[in-house]
Amino acid sequence: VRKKFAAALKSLDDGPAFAAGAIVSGKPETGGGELVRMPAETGRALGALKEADADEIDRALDAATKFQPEWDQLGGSKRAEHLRAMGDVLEANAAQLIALMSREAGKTLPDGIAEVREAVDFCRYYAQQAEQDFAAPVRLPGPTGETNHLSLHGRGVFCCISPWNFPLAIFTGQIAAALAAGNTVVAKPAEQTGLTAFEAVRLFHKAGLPGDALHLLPGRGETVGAALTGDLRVSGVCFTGGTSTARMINRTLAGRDGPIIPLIAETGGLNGLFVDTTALREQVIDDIIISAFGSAGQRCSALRIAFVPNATADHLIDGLIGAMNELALGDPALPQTDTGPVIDADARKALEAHMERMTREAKVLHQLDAGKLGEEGYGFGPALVELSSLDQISEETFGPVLHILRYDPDNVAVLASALKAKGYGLTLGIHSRLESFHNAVKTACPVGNTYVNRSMIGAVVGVQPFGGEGLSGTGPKAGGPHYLHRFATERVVSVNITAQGGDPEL
Ligand code: UN1
Repeated sequence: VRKKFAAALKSLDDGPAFAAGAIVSGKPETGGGELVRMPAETGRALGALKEADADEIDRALDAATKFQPEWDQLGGSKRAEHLRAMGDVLEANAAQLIALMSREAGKTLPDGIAEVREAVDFCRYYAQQAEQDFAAPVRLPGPTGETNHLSLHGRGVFCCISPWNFPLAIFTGQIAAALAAGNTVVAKPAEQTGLTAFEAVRLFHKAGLPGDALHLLPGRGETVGAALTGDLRVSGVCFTGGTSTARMINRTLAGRDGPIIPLIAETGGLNGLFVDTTALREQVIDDIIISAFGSAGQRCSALRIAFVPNATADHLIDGLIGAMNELALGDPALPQTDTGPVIDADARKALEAHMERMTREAKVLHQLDAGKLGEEGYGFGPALVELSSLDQISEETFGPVLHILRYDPDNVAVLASALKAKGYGLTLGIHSRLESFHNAVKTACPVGNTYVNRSMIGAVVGVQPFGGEGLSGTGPKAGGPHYLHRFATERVVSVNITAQGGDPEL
């Protein structure tokens, strides 16, 4: 991949500027629009992205509505073939997509590789689920004299709203799930990563996905997002992003004068790691660095607060600072880079404001200099902050800031409950060799994904279904066996067979 990546990057940089916009019924609508800047080098524009307008939104919704029954009747097995073709085309174009994400989203090379892998995995996993659960009606046990069959169907048009931090994996995962279940899709990618989404949709259509099954409507939440979620032609919403945006969508859906429709939301986290004195120091440090600073901390799964035992805290903090100093901050396109930029000016501003508050109210133990990346792009130095109380933080900080709190592991249940009481429930880390300690933490702070003696990020599709509870989301888990069902409606047909000569299956 590395060699191909270098070539793809070169052709992206030397080629004509990218022009992207809506894709309605398979037809790209480009021309004009806002310049898309690169987070690692803000002086350079990658291309231009034109926001979907009211007419494009209207035409997409009409076409998606009209085509949905046909897509549903195609059945799970045939739809699975389309999903597999989507996965294959992403795999075949991996290098180009990784190059694009490196430029548009500031993704490092390992993150880009993992991102394509995850997107492909979603396509293949949901294909398998579609074949298994959506292919044929299931006969239910019941009284003689009648047959009862349960079948799963798409709900209609699903609106998929995806985040910039996984511009390909989550974008594709939402769409693949909605399509697998028999829905047609209108997708609104994050405004920061519209070009990656545009490329992906063009590839999907090239791979044979009907143009009317999937429409791309790029733009802002206040405009395109609001228009879509408020439209009665939309029969379900799948959203990944901030908790406050999910609440806003919920209010919009509640205000619609029409059918009641589901919201599947995957939102933020205030994720903690509890360490005790039996934990292996080197492994703890390694896993903390990956979980807190990997992807520049821009994952909802990322570690935000590490609880370290009083007895070993100084030693652990020393090790952490040493390991932070080894992090290579820089151009995400360079293979040696560990940490790239944060996504945009607003993200960096929010992190800076948080650090100002921490300087006043807590204690900043260490922060790397963002150097050239900070001057040329939205570089932000990974930081280590010591809290004196859990009260000092109650919301997610989306970036490479790790908070640390000294504690007495004998009282772990009290602190773990206090963390749970903040309302989130996404990921949780435990580092200890004692099962009694694992159980105490898990019981006091139940969350969607608990990781013991390992890092807290990088859930694998089908192996570690991912998603949280409370302020962290609605469930069910993406990449898990129940996810597609939430995108579907169930229908039962009951037939009196005495009237037609007996049970056809006997
Ligand atoms: C997100 O950051 O929006 O396990 C969720 C992980 C990823 C997280 C994705 N699946 O790190």
